[in-house]
Amino acid sequence: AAEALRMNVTSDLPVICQVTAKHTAGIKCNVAAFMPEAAGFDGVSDRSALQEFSVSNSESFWAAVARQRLSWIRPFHTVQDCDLSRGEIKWFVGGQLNVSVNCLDRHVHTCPERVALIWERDESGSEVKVTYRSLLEMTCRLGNLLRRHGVKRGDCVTIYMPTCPLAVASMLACARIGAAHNVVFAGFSAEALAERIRDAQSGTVITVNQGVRGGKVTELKKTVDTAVQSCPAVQQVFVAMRTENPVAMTARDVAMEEEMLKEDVVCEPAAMDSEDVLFLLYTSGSTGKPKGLVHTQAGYLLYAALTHRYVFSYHDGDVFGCVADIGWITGHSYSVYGPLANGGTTVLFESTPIYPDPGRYWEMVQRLKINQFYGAPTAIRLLLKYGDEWVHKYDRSTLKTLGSVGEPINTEAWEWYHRVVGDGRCPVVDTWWQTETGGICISPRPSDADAEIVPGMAMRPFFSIKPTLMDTEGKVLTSNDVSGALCIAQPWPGMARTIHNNHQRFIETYCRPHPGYFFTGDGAYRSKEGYYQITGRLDDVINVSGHRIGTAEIEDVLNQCAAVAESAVIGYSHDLKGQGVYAFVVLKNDVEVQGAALCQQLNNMVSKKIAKYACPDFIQVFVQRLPKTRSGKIMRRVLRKVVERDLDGVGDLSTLDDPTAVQEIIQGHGDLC
Ligand code: 6R9
Repeated sequence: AAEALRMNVTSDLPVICQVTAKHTAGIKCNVAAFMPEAAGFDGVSDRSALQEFSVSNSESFWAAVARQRLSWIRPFHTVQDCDLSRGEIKWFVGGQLNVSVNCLDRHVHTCPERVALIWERDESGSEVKVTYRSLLEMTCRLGNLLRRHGVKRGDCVTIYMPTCPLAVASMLACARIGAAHNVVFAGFSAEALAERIRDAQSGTVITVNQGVRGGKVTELKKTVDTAVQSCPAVQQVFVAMRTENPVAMTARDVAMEEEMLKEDVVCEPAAMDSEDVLFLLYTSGSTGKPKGLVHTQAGYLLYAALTHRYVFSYHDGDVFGCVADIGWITGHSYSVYGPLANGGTTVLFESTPIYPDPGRYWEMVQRLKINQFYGAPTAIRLLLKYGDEWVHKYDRSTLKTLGSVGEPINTEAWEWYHRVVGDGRCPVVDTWWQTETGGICISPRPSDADAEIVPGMAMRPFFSIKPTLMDTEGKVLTSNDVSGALCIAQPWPGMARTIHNNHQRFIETYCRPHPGYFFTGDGAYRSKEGYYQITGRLDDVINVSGHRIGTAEIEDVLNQCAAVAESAVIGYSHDLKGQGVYAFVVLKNDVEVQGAALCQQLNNMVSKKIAKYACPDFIQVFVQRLPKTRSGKIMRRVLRKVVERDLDGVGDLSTLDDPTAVQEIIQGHGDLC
């Protein structure tokens, strides 16, 4: 069948689609030219038919795409074997492949000198280009080095590095030898890193001597030293040199570049089963403990590749500029795996949007000739405040598509991105997805080039994605112009398979709330036209500058302070960050603390135990009690309304144990700092 499909692509005359009622703009789309894999789909003559086909024949759709887009060592015999209600997800069963071969070797065969990575170092104007040939070489040396140091198939390697080619080579080296990687954002504290190393049962860590971001040096190796003190399983730490400053090395440490030079440039790739683990990535949930989402080989790679190709309309020769850090899922899917699987050229951005000045992004777009730019609303909102001149200074004529990810993009930011950054020429794709979904699930494209895009809306499901809204009783909302809990009605290859070491939690979080559906934790509105707009989290997860953080995680830290009896953390609407952190703290009876000193102490604790971005913007300290239900649950809904000064919205307080608690908060009792 695969052979037949392939022949179709190359030998048959392209099918010109008919202009249907849905395509009144008179677009003549050629489905096979648009998507070669679609050439064999019966009766699919235009793009909307392709979308429908992908949803109602998701198996045939993904089988064709998987056969043609990936290189297999052994073909799969079963396209999917999934039971959403039990959280059992398997794709491309029986198949074997190697992800690093798909991202490197096959492109080295066809175009070895093509640039794979452009490392946009923190020091602007000093970018480094890495070809496919040299990235493969780096990956192989590193794969051999890891193997020589005993890293085996199935082991987990923690990567604590800034966004740089060696970090990408580390990810791919793990994939090459069949180890799973666990990238931890280099902004996380030693304790947060240690918790993730322990939970992942990782025996190996890869890091750099120091990081450099926004002109500031961070002591990453020292952070690792502190972290591994509480991780007895860690046997070895590989240390690469990002700066020239030497760091103290212990018996456990390995000088990475030096040792890599001794290794062979050929490294036998492991034949991995489709459902072997590719990586873990920790993210916040509504309880205190971050969860290690597990992604597997074939389905994840395929989904990242296809979404990268079609959402952004990425074509051969384009330069793709995703400015996310590799410590987040966006960096995994759209700085590394998607672009490399497609043989693309991808930018690794190490800096910040305002270093050395607020023109950084656009100067980079000009210098690197970026065609697709993918960033976060929080940065767009920040840059908007600095004014249009910083954008106008630079030539942005190479830009074709602008993407947004991580949080809702407000209309003002969307308009500015579209009008000023894109000169009104480039489609803006607001892409909704999650660590759990592996890749983009809702976004305005792919669709016909002149299909409407509504500001601030993710709008349309990607191929095979079937969004469903549920009401509060758990019933499917079938009409339009409704809001509900956003679920996805059928499995797709990119979805996470489990939570590392806690499948039960996976089932309870994603599968149990709406049996038979994947529950996203987000709310959404479906417009009259049937377009989706994400309205925000339905659980106790807040989104600070695109970083997900559980309110319970912050509360856990605050409660560890000897002076604190209990605390409640909520998110509130923040101009730049999207959401800010607001903490209510109740002190123990007998403590004597000064407001500002206590706040300082609490902030230090949060930054030490989690990361700086999780620090509260406001802490309201008082000695009274928090509003609770009679069963003892903190009423965060009430606290949110008070902070928003929406006192009418506070609603029914009759279920509160002690309604005077709310009055005291409204009257602003306590110290605010
Ligand atoms: C990719 C990523 C996921 C959460 C998600 C949602 C929010 C992401 C969004 C968006 C509105 C968008 N989110 N994209 N909200 N519009 N385009 O960000 O993954 O870090 O796991 O966060 O972010 O609330 O549930 P992750």
